[in-house]
Amino acid sequence: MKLLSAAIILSSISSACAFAPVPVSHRAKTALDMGAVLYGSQGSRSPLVNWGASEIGVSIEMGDLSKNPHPFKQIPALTDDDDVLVFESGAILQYLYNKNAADKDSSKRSAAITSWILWANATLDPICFLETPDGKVYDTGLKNPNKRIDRLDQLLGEQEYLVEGGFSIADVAIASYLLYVPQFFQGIDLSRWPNVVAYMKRCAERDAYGKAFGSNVQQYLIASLDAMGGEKKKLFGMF
Ligand SMILES: N[C@@H](CCC(=O)N[C@@H](CS)C(=O)NCC(=O)O)C(=O)O
Repeated sequence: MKLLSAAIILSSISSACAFAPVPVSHRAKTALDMGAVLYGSQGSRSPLVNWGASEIGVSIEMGDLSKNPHPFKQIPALTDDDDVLVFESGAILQYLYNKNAADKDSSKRSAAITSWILWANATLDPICFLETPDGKVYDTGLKNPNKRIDRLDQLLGEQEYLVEGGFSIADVAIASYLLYVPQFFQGIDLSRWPNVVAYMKRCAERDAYGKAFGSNVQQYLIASLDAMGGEKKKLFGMF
């Protein structure tokens, strides 16, 4: 029943979005308060930025979408310190990481994080979302076998998170895209990649994910991933 009502909520999000901006209420910024401002909405790629910011402890506020400074009027876009503009979800995650967290990491870990963020935007996005030439998502490549996802599954059978040293903003970049798929393509079965499913569930269970995407989305995802067998898979199964 819970699952059904979440599915109804999600289907309305999905049709409202097809990754198109939808205005949301926001707290307006004043000229005296020039921190990071995110232009975005629920049901789009922008909550992944809220998730990433929350994981690294950065506070961001939502901006007025009618003033969205994105050069292509897409979302998300982020402004900071009055004169900084960043667009592309991966570039925004990288910016927040560089500014607030990268100095705590080794060069090796930072390089790996950057690689995964770029991989999410350049390679994973077009696998997860098949788009018409005018940018409408019409299907997902995850309905079919895929050698990149096979390799991702293999890697996630060897490690809990993508980068050595534990959860990072790289997981925000990758898991958020993966987790959009069961939201937009309800009933999809990803069980051919059990380690990916278990990884998606670990990421979806994080408090910061629920805060950014909403607890209804979080609960729906956890139930859907459980139904795919994600909870049964032993990560480093030796038995
Ligand atoms: N690669 C871009 C994609 C941005 C994008 O397609 N955003 C969608 C919302 S999720 C959008 O603004 N669609 C409306 C449009 O393209 O005009 C990113 O990761 O930021």
